[in-house]
Amino acid sequence: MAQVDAKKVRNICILAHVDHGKTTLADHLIAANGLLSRKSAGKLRFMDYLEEEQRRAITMKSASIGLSYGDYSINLIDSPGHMDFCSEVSTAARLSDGALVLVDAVEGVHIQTHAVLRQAWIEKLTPCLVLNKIDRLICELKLSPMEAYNRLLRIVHEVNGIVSSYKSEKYLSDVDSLLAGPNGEVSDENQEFVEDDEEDTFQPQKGNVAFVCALDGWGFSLNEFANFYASKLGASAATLQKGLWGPRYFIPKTKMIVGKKGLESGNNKARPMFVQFVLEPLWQVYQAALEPDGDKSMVDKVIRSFNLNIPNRELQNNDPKVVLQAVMSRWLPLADAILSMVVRCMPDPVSAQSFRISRLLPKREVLALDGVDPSILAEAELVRRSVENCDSSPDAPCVAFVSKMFAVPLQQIPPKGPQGEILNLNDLKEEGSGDTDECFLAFARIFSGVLTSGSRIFVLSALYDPLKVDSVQRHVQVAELQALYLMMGQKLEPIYSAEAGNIVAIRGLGQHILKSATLSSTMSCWPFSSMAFQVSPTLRVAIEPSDPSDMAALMKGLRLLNRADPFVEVTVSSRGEHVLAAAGEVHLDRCIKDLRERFARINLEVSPPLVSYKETIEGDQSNPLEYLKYFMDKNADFVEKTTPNGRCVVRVQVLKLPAALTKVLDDNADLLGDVIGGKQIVQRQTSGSLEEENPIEALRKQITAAVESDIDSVFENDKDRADKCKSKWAKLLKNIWSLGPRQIGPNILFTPDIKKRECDVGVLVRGVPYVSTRIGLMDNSSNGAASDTASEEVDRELHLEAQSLESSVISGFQLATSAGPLCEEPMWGLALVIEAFVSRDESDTNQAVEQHGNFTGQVMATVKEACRTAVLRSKPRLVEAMYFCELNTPTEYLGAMYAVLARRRARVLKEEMQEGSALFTVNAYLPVAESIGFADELRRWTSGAASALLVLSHWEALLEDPFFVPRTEEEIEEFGDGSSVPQNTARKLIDAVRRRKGLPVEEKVVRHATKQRTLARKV
Ligand SMILES: Nc1nc2c(ncn2[C@@H]2O[C@H](COP(=O)(O)OP(=O)(O)OP(=O)(O)O)[C@@H](O)[C@H]2O)c(=O)[nH]1
Ligand SMILES: [Mg+2]
Repeated sequence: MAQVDAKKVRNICILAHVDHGKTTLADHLIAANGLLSRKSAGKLRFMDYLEEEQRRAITMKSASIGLSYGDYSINLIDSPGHMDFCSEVSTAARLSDGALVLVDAVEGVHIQTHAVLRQAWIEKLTPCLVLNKIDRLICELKLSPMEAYNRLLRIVHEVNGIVSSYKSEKYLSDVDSLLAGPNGEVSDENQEFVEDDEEDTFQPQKGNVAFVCALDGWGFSLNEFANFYASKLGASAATLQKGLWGPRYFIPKTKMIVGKKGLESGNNKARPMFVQFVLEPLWQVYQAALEPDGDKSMVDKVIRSFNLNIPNRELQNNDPKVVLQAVMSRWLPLADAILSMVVRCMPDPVSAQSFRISRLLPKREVLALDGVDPSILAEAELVRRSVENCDSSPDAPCVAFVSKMFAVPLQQIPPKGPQGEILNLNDLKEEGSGDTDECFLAFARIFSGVLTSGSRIFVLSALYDPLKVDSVQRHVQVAELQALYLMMGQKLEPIYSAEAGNIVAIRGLGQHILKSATLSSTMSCWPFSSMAFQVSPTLRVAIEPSDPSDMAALMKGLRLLNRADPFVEVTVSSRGEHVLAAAGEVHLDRCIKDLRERFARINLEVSPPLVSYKETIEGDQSNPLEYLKYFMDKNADFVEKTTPNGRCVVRVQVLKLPAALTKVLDDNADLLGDVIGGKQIVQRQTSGSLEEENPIEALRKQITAAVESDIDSVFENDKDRADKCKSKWAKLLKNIWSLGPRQIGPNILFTPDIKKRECDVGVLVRGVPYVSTRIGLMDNSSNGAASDTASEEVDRELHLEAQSLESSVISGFQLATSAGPLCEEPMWGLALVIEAFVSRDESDTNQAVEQHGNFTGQVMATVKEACRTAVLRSKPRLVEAMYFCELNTPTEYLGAMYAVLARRRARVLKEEMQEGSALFTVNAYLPVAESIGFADELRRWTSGAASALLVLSHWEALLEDPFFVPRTEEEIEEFGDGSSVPQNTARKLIDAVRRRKGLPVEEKVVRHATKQRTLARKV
């Protein structure tokens, strides 16, 4: 690569909600570089080079292209806006320093706008706002310039509100903030907020907001207009620029810019300068050009005043749209407006990396220094510093980050090297990749040093720890970089080397990297922090070859697909099925197509989606004291089971956890895994200005806060009771023995209360508050309190045996929580108290010894059974995953859309008319199980006019009792005697899962859950 001054490089990405015009904008930037003809710009969608992207007219992957602007070189990454491909936004953002955030001026802020702003914020990108499709305000909505101004003002304000909520650490989820609506509704009268809000991220008067029409190829930021009017009005460009946004008015008499107060009273006609000097001329040109009776002289005036050089051929075109585009794209060329804003407002790699370092390579504080080689630590610090400085000297350590791997058909790999040397196509194939025609490339950015093709480099996975010698083998590999390419959309240009601050594609890492990795020339380097993904893949299907003998081809295909797609997940289920998890239907379709046509090339059978459920109990959510029942009530209800050998009696109680606590446990599963697994949690510096906080402490606070908020909401008016309840809960939280399933799930196993139970049936297996201790919910004083109160007489051996059975109780709990009684789906939000009493072995000792190995197994199985029965007796409920769904539809299809929603059990949350247009936005929750084919049905019923976007939102229990049978007289009157009750939804879902899993499906409804009578039938 030619040597370029790093100060003259910009790495940027385009982010937006689906269809807001990213790829169209990219076309114009590419055309300005001569890589695309002016005429096809905006139509070709150059960056959507995959066949499937062109067919569906949406972008599905992020792709990069190198552009130049003056002496600047700009790496531009176009990203998809569709929710299914949001992982590609993460991979694009990681490699960029700046983000152009597009918003459609008519559609306004949408859910994915929130998501991309958050992504830019997390990755510490410098954003600029681009308000696109201004033409729609003129031609479609037919707004007056003043109305259009108010609309633009509102969008800028709303976007600023979103960013400021991230800044002030109000970590609302995207869904929460969307439902909350725009921060502080603005009335048209009151726009004074623009005045002095220095904190706003996006300020047109500062030049980081552009107003564009990507379709017609024009755009501007206020700089362009300020420069133009400066000479005309005899004011400095800087002053004008400040005046061109907000309630600022120009008084021609005095040649003064005044605020609202400075206007003479009675002057109601004054328009803000933005309206008068910017929008009105635009509107005039549009009207002149497009309306049959338009004043054509206006077009000539613009051509003359701006000295535009337009070929007659274009001016005389019969299509007024062509004339308009010819004039506008020369008057306010889009690429100039955008690229000058990029160069002006976005940082070069050197300043960007020093700002982004805390996110990319958080400072590690090594707490335990013994056994650590100080020289490694010092070198790792040196490496970090050279990333911080974006040191591009050849002797600086070379560090790069691969944000994704992508597959390219072999024939697209340039057959020549950087110097034009011919390569042997067979050499292009990687070892071990077999007979595929695919080549895997890494999408990477160099953060320090120089990357040279042919060199060897260490590939570090996210778990790599340079200080641990034993981890070395597993998380680091050595790879040879076979070739480097500059990406020009689909085209690859071989280069010999690339310096820090550049984005490249690398060949030769296919066998070493699955999805992402850090590359380093030294092993003394921490891996980069992992990227944040907005959702996880949730739509799962089982796949098998149509012809069983193609199994090997399928396995190979899945392996390739897994590598080629940053987001797909390929697993083998416990029943041996190959399960593919994708982000949504469109994503899944593409994966299957790729698998069929590229990676496996066989016929496939795809199962209906495997939807995940969870199981819980009804519980009494209005009463937080309920959870304390066990500890307060000696006679509380329990389920009792005895091991087959009669030596262990197990009693189980189940209670429901407060919803907020369940959520905290769910959200922090990773951290809990680390804490409970005994991993040393290094204190990490969180993003930028935020204070450093110990993650365990933060978790502890969240747990207490969750419980307390629940109590407060119940005892709103009774502070005494609330306090009492809180202190009881605080005690309870000191008794967490284990979490399940898999030690981290949202179910708590509490240690039994020793004082409460008399040892009437044997010695109690007590357990230890292991989790409470790890999270630090125990203070040391209480640690000892639980210790010995047992009477001396009970024989010690039995005590030891009880102690040795603790792990069996935990295993039983883990098994039970991983597969509930309804349909063997994991339990969710439950608290279990398990008391296992061991009694003396009365039988022949020899036999007992023989049986002993077996005894632990018996306890485990009995604990599991008792837990499951306890759940079954406590009004079990099915829990399903819900999508948050944002729908847009023209008014005339509102009815049809609601009909589709109703058929699919959706719950409408909010309905809003888009101001100034006939478009409705509706927010709803939609069960994941009902989402299959939803988009298609919606399209069919609304003739394609309505669109929907789905984001995974939360888990929600179905209120229905799956075992409902009419019992009271009224019920019997309504539903009959039970023989003919139509199955309710919960029951149908449960049976479907049971059938799929090959579990017996109960033909007869359980009459009394306690004495369940089942006529099992294998299906
Ligand atoms: N009226 C109008 N339409 C536009 C404008 N810019 C883009 N479009 C249209 O909007 C549609 C979507 O454009 P794309 O560029 O594919 O949008 P995108 O943001 O890349 O979409 P995804 O990549 O799928 O998220 C196309 O039909 C464009 O022609 C504009 O300024 N005005
Ligand atoms: Mg696109």
